[in-house]
Amino acid sequence: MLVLFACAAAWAGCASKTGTLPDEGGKNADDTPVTREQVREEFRHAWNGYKQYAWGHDELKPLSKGYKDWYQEPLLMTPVDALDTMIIMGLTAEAREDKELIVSSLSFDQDMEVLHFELCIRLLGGLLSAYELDGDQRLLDLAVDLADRMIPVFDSPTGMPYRMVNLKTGKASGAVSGPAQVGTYILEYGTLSRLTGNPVYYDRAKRALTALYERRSQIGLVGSAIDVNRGWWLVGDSSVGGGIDSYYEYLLKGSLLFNDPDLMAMWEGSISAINAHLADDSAAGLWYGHAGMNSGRRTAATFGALDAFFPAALALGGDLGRAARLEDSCYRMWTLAGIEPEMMDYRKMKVVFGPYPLRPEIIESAYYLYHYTGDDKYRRMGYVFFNSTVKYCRTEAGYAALADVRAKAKSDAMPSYFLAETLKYYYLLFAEPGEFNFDNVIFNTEAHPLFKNR
Ligand code: DMJ
Repeated sequence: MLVLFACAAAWAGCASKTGTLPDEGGKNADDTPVTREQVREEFRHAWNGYKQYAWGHDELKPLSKGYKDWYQEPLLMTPVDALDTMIIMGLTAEAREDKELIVSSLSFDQDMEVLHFELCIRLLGGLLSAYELDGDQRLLDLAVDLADRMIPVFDSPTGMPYRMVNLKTGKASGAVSGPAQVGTYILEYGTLSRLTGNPVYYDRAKRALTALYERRSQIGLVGSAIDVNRGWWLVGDSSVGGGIDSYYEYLLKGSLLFNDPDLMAMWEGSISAINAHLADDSAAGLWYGHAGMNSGRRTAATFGALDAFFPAALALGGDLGRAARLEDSCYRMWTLAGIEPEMMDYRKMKVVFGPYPLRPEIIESAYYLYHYTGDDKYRRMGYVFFNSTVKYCRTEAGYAALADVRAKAKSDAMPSYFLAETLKYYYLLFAEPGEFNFDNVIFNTEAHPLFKNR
C-alpha cells in the first residue's frame, strides 16, 4: 500500500497549465471546482445508502430503497467492487467493515449459472486489487476459489471461453459471445498466475485472446458476435464500443502489465486497423464510428458512453494527439443534453439512446489525459461531469441512473461500478500530487488497480 501512495513520480509533468474547454455545447455547463473531499463524501453517501437498504446484497435500488441480487444468492457485487476505492480514498473504517462482510459471508460454492465476464472484472478484479492493497490472505483465497470454479469456461474447441458457468458444477454454456466477453481476462487471470505461481490462468486467458485475434478480418477488424465452438463470426459490425471495447483494452494493458511482446504486437496490429477504418475525422472533430469488419465501410455514425474509454486507451498507447481530440468530442457528447447519453449520432449531434447508467468511461479518460498532459482543462471537464451527476442523479438513498438524459428521469439502479469506477476516477482526477502512483499499476476494465513488477 505504501508504495502506491508514496511515489510522486506519476505526477511528473503535471505542473499546472491551463487549457480551454471545448466551446460547443459547454457554455452553460457548471464547472465550479470540485475537491477530492467532496468526492469522498459522495462516495460515503452512496455507500451509506447501500448499507442501510441493501446490506449483504448485490446492489442498492436507490429509489425504492431496496436491493437487487443478480442471481439466486447474493455475490456481494457492490461490497467487492467498492473495497479498493475505500482503501484508496482512506476510508479506513468503511474498508474494515466491508472486508469483514466479504470474508465472513461471501461464498462461491453456489449451484447457479453466472456471467463469467462480469464476475471476472468485478469480483476477481476487486478481490485481487484489494488483496494487493491490503495484504489479507483471505481475499486472495477467495479470488483463487472463484477462478478455479470459473476456469472450465475456457474448455471450448477454439479456446475462446463460453459466456456462462455454473459455480458449483463447472458446467459452461453460452457459445454465442463477443470480443469483450472472449478477451477481457488476461489482467485478472494473469495477476492470479503471478500471485500463485500457477501459469495455467495466464495461459488460458492468453490463448483466448490469441484465438480471437487470429480471427480478425483481412483488414484487421473484429466483429461483434462470434460462435466460440466453431470460431465463426455471427455479426460483422465493428466498433470500439460496447461488446468489443475491453478486448482492445486488454491487448494493450496485458502487454504493459506483463511485458508480453505478443500482446503488444496484437495491440499494434489492432490500433492501426481501428485508426484506418473506424476513425471518423472531420470538421466536426474526431470520432470513432461503426464499420463492416470485412469491407471497412461505415455502417453507423454513432458513438456512446462506452466508447468514451477510448481516449484513455489511446493515451496509454502513446497517441496523446488523438486521445485529446477524442476527449474533446466526448465532452461535447456529455454537454449535448447536460449529462452523458448512452448513444448519440455524431453527424447529427443528436441523442439516439437516452439512458445514463452512471458510467465511468469519460471520467477515466479525463483522468488519463490529466495524468499525461497536466492540462487543467481535464480537471475542469471533470468538474462539469461531477456537478451534473450530483445535480441529476443524487437521491436521498444514494445515486440513481437516469432512464433518459433528455427528460432527466431517474431509474431505480445504482450499478456496483459507480463505486468501483466512477467515483474512484473522480477522486483520482482531483487527488493531491503524489497521492496515487498511476505508473505502478494497470487498472482493469472495472478500475481495479493491479500492480506491475511485483
Ligand atoms: C463496467 O462494468 C466496465 O467498465 C465494463 O468494461 C464496461 N461497462 C461498465 C461500466 O460502464
